[in-house]
Amino acid sequence: MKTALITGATSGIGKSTAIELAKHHINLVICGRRQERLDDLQKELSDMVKVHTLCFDVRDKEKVFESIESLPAEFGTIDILVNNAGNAHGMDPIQTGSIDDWDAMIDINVKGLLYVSKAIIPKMIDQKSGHIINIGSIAGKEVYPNGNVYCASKHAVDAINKGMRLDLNAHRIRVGAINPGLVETEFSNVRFKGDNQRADSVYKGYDPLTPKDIADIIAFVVTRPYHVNIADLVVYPTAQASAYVLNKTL
Ligand code: NDP
Ligand code: 8X3
Repeated sequence: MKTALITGATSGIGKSTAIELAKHHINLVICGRRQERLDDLQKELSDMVKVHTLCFDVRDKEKVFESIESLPAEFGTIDILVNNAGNAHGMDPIQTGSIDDWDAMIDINVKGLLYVSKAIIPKMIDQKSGHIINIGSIAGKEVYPNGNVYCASKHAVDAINKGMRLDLNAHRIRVGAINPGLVETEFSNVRFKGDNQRADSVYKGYDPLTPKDIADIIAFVVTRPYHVNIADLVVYPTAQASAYVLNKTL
């Protein structure tokens, strides 16, 4: 049986991915900062697969490496890494944006992804196999007004995804990105700092993607034969045609 390590598994896309991969009999290492949610998910899935929880902040370099080193032997071989942890913080014009928000997005979405990858890639190289899925965004393909630093962080993920694929090619490691458009998760609640009315309005008037839509695609990607690498996917809800064009009926 394979093992997948998923960051940001306490909510949204990461949590749904854990559920879908469990249905495909893939053992799980689920990560996040909220231990209680990790425990609940572990309970929910442990009838299906083996589940181990790791509670750490991806910004904490030492804790990232310590946590991954602490994995028990039965979870020591990571076949699939889903680099999903991330969020937008704020949505302000560049001239009034908060430096704390900028730090959070660069530290979590970019540096955190790099730390986790750095802790796992050498194991994949030793194994001579592995599959890394980077969760980018349409914000990594286009820049929209007030998206500035979030878009920059996701453009960085796009570049890192390409760079990883080039550098790990000689090691037979598969690397690919999934770049969703609008998915209804806690993403906007975090972006708008608990203004849930504003967050809800982002997903009103059309059918947004659900986290399960993305999780189904991740499950498809990781269950292809080993000679198939799905390198870069953009996934919109049907109502969306670009970062700018959304067919809202309300
Ligand atoms: P959620 O807010 O629902 O989930 C975010 C996850 O990231 C949570 O599990 C959270 O866990 C984890 N996370 C956030 N900060 C940290 C941190 N510092 N350390 C460790 N874990 C962290 O949002 P989504 O599911 O929507 O987001 C998942 C990914 O999908 C992100 O990378 C996002 O950019 C991307 N994405 C989302 C889209 C959308 O429309 N929703 C569209 C395109 C891409 P915890 O708080 O427990 O640490
Ligand atoms: C999340 C989707 O359009 O809010 O990455 O940037 S969007």
